[in-house]
Amino acid sequence: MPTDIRSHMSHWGAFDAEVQRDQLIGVRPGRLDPDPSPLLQNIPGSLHHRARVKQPMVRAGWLDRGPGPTTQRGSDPFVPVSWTTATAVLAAELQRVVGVHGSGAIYGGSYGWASPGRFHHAQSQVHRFLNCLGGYVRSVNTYSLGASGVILPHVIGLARDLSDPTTTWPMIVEHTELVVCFGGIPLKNAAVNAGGITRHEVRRYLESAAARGTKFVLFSPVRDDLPDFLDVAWHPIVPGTDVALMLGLAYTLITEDRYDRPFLDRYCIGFDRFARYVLGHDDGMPKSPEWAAAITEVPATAIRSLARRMAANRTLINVSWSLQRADHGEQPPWMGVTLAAMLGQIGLPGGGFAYGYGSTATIGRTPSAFGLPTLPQGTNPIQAFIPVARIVDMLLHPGERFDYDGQRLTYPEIRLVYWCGGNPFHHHQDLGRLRRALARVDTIVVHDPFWTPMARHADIVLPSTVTLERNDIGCSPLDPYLVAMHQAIAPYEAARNDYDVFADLASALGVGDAFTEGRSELAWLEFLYEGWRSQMMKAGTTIPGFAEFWGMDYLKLPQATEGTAPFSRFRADPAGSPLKTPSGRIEIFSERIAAFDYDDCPGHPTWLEPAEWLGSPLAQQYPLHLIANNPRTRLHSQLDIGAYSQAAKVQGREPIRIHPTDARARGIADGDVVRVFNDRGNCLAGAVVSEVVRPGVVQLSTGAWYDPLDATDPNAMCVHGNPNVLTRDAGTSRLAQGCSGQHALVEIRRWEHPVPPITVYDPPPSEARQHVPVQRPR
Ligand code: PGD
Repeated sequence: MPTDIRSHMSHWGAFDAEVQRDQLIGVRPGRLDPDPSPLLQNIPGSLHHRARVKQPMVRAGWLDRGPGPTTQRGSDPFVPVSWTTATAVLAAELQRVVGVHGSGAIYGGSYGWASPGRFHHAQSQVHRFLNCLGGYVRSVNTYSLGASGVILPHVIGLARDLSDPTTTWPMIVEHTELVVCFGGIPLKNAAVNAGGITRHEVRRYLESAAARGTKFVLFSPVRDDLPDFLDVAWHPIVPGTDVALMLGLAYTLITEDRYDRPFLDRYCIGFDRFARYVLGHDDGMPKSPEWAAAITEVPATAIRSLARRMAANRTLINVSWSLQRADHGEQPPWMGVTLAAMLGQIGLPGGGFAYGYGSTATIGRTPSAFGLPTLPQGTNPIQAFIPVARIVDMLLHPGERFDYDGQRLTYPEIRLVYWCGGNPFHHHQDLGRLRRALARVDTIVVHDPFWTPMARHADIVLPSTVTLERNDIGCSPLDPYLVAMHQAIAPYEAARNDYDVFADLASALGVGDAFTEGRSELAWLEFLYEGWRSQMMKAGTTIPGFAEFWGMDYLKLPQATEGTAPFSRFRADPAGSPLKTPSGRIEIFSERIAAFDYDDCPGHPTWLEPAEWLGSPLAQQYPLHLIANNPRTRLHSQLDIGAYSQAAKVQGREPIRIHPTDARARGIADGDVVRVFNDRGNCLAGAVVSEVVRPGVVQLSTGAWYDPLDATDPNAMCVHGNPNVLTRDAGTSRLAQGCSGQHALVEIRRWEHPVPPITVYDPPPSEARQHVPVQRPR
């Protein structure tokens, strides 16, 4: 039997799909990849899993009683309908909402990673469609970089997506003597990249740096945030206290006169006000190593000697993205920049401030020299927006005012929520609160290939194809290849491309031509590719035409020249190459932020106690600090049904790692099912007793599909282990209003009852109807 090999791309790596008789029989890592991700193992068994949505579905209560607020979402049965019916029903509902309430009543923020591919990119598709209809309330920023995406532009003038050039890995290998990691460089996160990756290189670079003698210091409650083949000094810091630790380092640098005064004078503003704070001149509290040790549980001697080493070596300070996904998440990256400025190494190769190395696969890569083929999204005339993680506040508090980055904004009143390519039951916090918020709107529409918890809480569910069922162009800004993603198999059951679904809806609503511009899928790929190619050609780079590219699988892109260290031009000429900050310099004190007058984000980096940490009064009741971080065995909640994700489950539950001391104190053994709880919610999980986490800390990754014991109860126990039933839904501060879901205080008990079955991978109950009334759009 001949096997067809189709090149393809996933967020966790390029791969070859092996296909026989329209069936995927295997997945091989891409031939360019030196360190392929095991997440590829999740693909084969998932494509025809029973968790796929077979055909369009409409919630029975929505059909019977019409659109409107209801607590039935998530428990009502669904009615299968044809595409013709689904399109007519949804088009009529969109027309009603826009006609009665206006386009500003549609929330199309629709956050989520969806799948790679420049054309079928789900968010671009839904935004383009909604723009054709008159716009939508959008979201700004991301769950990944909510706090840093706002603070760092103020402080060092980085772009909001923080995509500016960084110190490249070869520079680190060549020059860096000491890497001080706040949050680590976890290989599990370095396996993934939004849009895909052809070559996983972080492991190789870390190995090379170690071979050259680079030393690593890790501040994290979790040991495997740095791989163990490195020479690592691990400090199991109290979670959420990194800023206090960094202040202890700053204090040592100041009091021992080991900081770079000329650098601070020439390139920064506001150091003296910050130094007064560090020395305790105003609040009577010197931020000494002893002070820091009492908060962080890292010994004062270790803090002092590290400060000396940092000043004496070419030092790179790496702050991981996870640190800012927490209460006051603006502070760690700001303090990291400040510490690097004090060492005076910003702008030198291999030194200074590094952001998010290991948080995704491509940080530290040389960017490609040109943009990428991109689907135009059109123009959104609706002005209203929210910071992405404030969705529940918006739904629960329409008309209320809130602060964001110096602005006073108002939450709009939303009637229809349109989701395409994301799973809020994965990415949002306090899921009981999310469910109460979702009960407030008239209609929820979800496009997804799978019966995710978000799909189960929708009124209209439209089955999407997965990438192997369609053609696309795979690439991402920091990866040097364009991949021809060839369709490998036919769509599952009645699944359709989001594009085709939107095209039909647009046509029913009279804007079909505006949406499709008369192009088919392949015509769009050629159009996007050729538009991009002509720009490259104008700039003098020869690129093959579409037909040739489509036949060649991988196209190598020209890279920007390796160049010099980031900030090196600024270092050479601060007046001629100023930063994009108000002062043109690094803002250790920000007059602009201070003028916002936010008590939760003052004018310079500050230790602000998180709402929940081991030092807070709540720890008396809930004495374990939960780290709800990104998972090792899948990307977010994607393909949780896959073999690699399933193999790590404990009695079918998501693994929770707990230190032997804490396990013993609770009579918990490795492999036990446990209940994890706090005042917000509770879930089951499977205990993994391990010294990888420090005492007092438990770690339960995100991404197990939310599986409530009682689907009618928003506060029901999740029997599977989704940590977001426990996390707190509050913005990082009034400045950024980012996601603060990384941390929560909890308690754990052994589960003494029969273990309930996992039901979330089964399709929800459905009931066939002879006749579904259809009100067609006028
Ligand atoms: P995914 O599981 O990737 O999670 O949250 P995000 O919503 O991105 O969801 C993507 C969905 O898109 C999946 O349901 C998938 O099936 C669907 N999909 C895939 N391809 C297609 C397609 O072609 N069309 C359509 N219509 N759908 C498709 C991620 C978010 O979670 C992120 S980025 C971060 S960094 C946050 N991290 C944390 C954290 O550290 N801690 C907590 N507690 N919470 C977090 N949430 C955030």
